[in-house]
Amino acid sequence: MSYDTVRGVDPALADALEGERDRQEHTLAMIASENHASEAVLEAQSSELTNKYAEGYPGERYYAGCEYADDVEELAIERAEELWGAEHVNVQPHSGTQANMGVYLAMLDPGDKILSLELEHGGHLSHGHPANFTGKTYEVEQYEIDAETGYIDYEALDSLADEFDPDIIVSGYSAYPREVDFQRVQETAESVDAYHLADIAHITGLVAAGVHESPVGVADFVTGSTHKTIRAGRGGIIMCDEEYADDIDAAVFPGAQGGPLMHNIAGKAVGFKEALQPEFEQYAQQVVDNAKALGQRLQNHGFSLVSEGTDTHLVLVDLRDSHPDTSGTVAEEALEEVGIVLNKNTVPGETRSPFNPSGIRAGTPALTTRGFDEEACEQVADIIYEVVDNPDDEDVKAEASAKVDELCEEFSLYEGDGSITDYE
Ligand code: DSN
Repeated sequence: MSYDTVRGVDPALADALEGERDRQEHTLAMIASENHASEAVLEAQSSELTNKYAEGYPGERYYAGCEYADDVEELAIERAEELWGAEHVNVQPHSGTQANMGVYLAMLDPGDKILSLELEHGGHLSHGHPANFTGKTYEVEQYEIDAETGYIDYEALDSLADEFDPDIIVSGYSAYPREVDFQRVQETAESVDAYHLADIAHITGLVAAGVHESPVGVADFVTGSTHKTIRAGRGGIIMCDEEYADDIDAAVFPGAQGGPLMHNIAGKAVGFKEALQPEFEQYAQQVVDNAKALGQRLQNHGFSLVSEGTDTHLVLVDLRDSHPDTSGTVAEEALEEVGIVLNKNTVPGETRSPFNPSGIRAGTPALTTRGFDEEACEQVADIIYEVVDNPDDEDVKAEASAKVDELCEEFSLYEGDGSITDYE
């Protein structure tokens, strides 16, 4: 995509846009929630639909001129229903957080009770953190990951649910490397007569491709982001059975949002079409295979992984055993210097602070989009080891940076004309 027109109007902005494209091309995006959208998704998201107001839903809009907006939203809905097998889908949430807000608004009253995983154990702000609207509006109790095993302790969750008597239990996480047993959480929710919200933001693509158990048809509500492992346009989505459809739709609009971002919904539609192709299943499986290879190689270098491995797209490294004097922040900054962009992360049983935690989280969705295989991910693990082991050694970092450059060139993201490389 060229920014020549922007440059003609606003050179400073064009510099920033081109700078970001170059940054993505010349670094390895390993933030587990990020991916590289296809050229079709980018094009749809920058379409004239950005100009259109379309409050309401297809066939029931408040404004005139919505015939193409209707087509776009219907395509996104049909494809989402096919991808995830949901009875009802709302594709209007502006983000995963907005999707969660839609469910809470539809099903809870202020003061009702949410039971969810602690943010520091891999949960999410929108699951009840005190700084978020959820923590301010609802009564929140939180469960934890077993610090010894790194797994969810479903029996502890049962006990907490009995004690707290929640109105809704939230499963689905931001930094949990293992398969979630949604059926098990559903049984807990039913035992205390609570709703179950499964937030699959991180694993929407893995679930769509069948490489992770699906909560659709199990949990009462399933929310997700549409730009992470599913690699479609940016935003959120809610899925539920038909019995909740009207409540959910009314909670999203007019409850929580105004006009839908129709250009993003167009990006969702085309990305969902891409995800319906057989190649997407191979992509999703490769994401997981790559994360396993990355994790295994890190373990061979002496790193401890939370839960000792992964079933998903991410690994969570606990630096305390292998590098007790190196915080996640130091590791993140040293790795960013050499072109590996991942994030510091708290770990179960955290002994530092959330702003200077003991772990790093690394994901493979974006690398896999670039064409990385297991061997290339092992090379990345080797570079991570060298840098985290020597975060202040400029010679080591220069060598690591050169290796990252070679990988970026071998697995190039953009063609010379700026269009995204087609891998499939
Ligand atoms: N910011 C996302 C993540 O990195 O997990 C979640 O919203």
